[in-house]
This record gives sequence, C-alpha cells and structure tokens, in this order.
Amino acid sequence: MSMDQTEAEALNAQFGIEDQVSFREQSPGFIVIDIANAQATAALALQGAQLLTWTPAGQPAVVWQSPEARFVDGKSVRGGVPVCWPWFGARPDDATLPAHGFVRTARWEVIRTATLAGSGATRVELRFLHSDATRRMWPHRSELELHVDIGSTLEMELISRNTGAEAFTMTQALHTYFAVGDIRQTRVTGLDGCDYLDKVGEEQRRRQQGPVTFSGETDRIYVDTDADCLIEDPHLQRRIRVSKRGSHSTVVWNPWIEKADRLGDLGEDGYLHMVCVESANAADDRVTLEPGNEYHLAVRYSVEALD
Ligand code: TA6
Repeated sequence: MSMDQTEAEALNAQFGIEDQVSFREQSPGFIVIDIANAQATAALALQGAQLLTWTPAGQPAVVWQSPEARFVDGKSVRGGVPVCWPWFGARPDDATLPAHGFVRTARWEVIRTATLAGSGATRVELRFLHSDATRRMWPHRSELELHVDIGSTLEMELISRNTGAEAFTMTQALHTYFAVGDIRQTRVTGLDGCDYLDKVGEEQRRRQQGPVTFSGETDRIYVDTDADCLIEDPHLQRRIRVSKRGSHSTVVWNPWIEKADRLGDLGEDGYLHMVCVESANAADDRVTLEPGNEYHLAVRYSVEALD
C-alpha cells in the first residue's frame, strides 16, 4: 500500500475485478468487499471473513443481516455467516475466552479473487492472520482459510491446517443466518429422528419428531447428522437447501423475543425474519488434526421453489 493510498484503494488495485469485486470502508478501518455478478450480489467483511449478505438474482436476500447490525472492530456483525473457530460456543476449559472462538472478530487477508470459468461465479479466498493475542488463546501452529464462491448458489469451504508438531482438537461452525418471511410459519426438515442437545434451560438430550417448528427460543445441537436441511418458507414461497460436507452436527437457533431483546442488535421483530442453521463440528463431533493434516468443512446453499 503506497503512502497516499487508502487500504481500500490498495485492495482494489490488487484484488478488485471491474464490475464484479470492489473494496470499501464500511466504517473506519472496517473493510467490506462488494461482489456482483449476473447470478447474485453479496457483501463480505474482512473482519472474520464474514459473509454479510447473499442475494441470488430474482430472490429476496437468502443470507440475513440484521437491520441493526453494527460494524465495529472486534465485534461480530449480527447476521451473515460468522466463522466459529477453533471452538464452538463457550470454551470448555475457560469461559473467560470469547464465545465461538476468536477468528470471527479478527482480521483476515485476501489471498485471491477470481471469476470462475463456466459458472461465472465469483470466488474470494481469505486467510486468517494470527496475532500475539490469538496465539495466547490458541498456541497451536495452524492455518485457516475460507474459500467463498458467490453465484446462483453459495459455496463456502473452511480449511484448517495443522502446521505444528503436535495434534490439536477443535470444534467449529459456519454460523449462518438465513432470511425467512416469518419464523412462526417456517419449518426445517431433514432432522427427523435425530438426537439433539437442547440448550434452552437445563441442557437435555432429546429426539426430533418430524420437522423443526418455532414457537419460542430454540437452541439445539443436532448430533450424528450429515443430512441436508431444508428451510421451508411459505411466506417467501421458497425452500433453502443447506448441504454440507465434513460436518456431523447441525445447530438450529432462533433467539425469540426475550433473548433477541437482550442481544439488542436484531432490530424490531428481527427474530421473526431469521433462522440459524449452522453446519458444525460441535459437541462430541470434535475434530482432532494430526501434524501436517488439514480438515475441510464445506457448505452449499441453494434456493428451490416451494411446491
Ligand atoms: O449457535 C447458537 C448460539 O450458540 C446461541 O446460543 C447464541 O449464543 C448464538 O449462538 C449467538 O451467539 P453470539 O455470540 O453471536 O451472540
């Protein structure tokens, strides 16, 4: 970056793609990448490599961003796809550490941007930048990359590498907020018969009967499931398919009224218009990575008509 260039200008010079990929400062120091192609538009924050929105052509937004989202350094933006790594939820051995790990509130760097031949989708590849602060929380030598393909479908791949001499164990999730017309009419199918950890109140293990429906705070880790989930939305007359690879647990979350008020950044009735379906390695679905090995957690989101 030359002395007289802003960071966004330097990034545009190095990674911008005319009419497709551009960088801007959403707020002081908070860089956002705007992506537009014939199939979709999207926005992605450098902080946390957090996809903020994804809107396929001809559709309302599929990935939800809170109308009260705040763009401040060190605070995860409410909505989009927060990357939870190298632990999901509270750190089991130290609750003073940030929930959902530390990469979602730290700076990543762009490795590459490209237009994919054939599909015409836009690819953005990013790498997490460790710091002294993060090494104090996670002393293991490791690399983390996120590859995002934005088109008529959204594909994301989170790649963890153990570059050290000892194995480490992690949990993780792509904590995706999906936009729905009305959570009270929304159903999530694909989890029938699965056991789940019900995190609302005293943790209980239960079994899912039929579709997941919503009439209150819902916070569940479904275990031993590789299945696609379908978010059925009669209000928006669509079905969102959540496909995943490398994940054997799925988290379903809606804060409902009281928790949404406590969180304070979902906006008026925001809880009615979102549901999190998170492809995870959570609970007992931990990942132990041996030295020199890597692990891929991948998702693919698509929209279908609700017949
Ligand atoms: O994935 C569900 C969950 O663990 C909920 O318990 C709730 O805490 C949610 O994540 C959001 O967490 P955040 O730290 O982003 O407010």
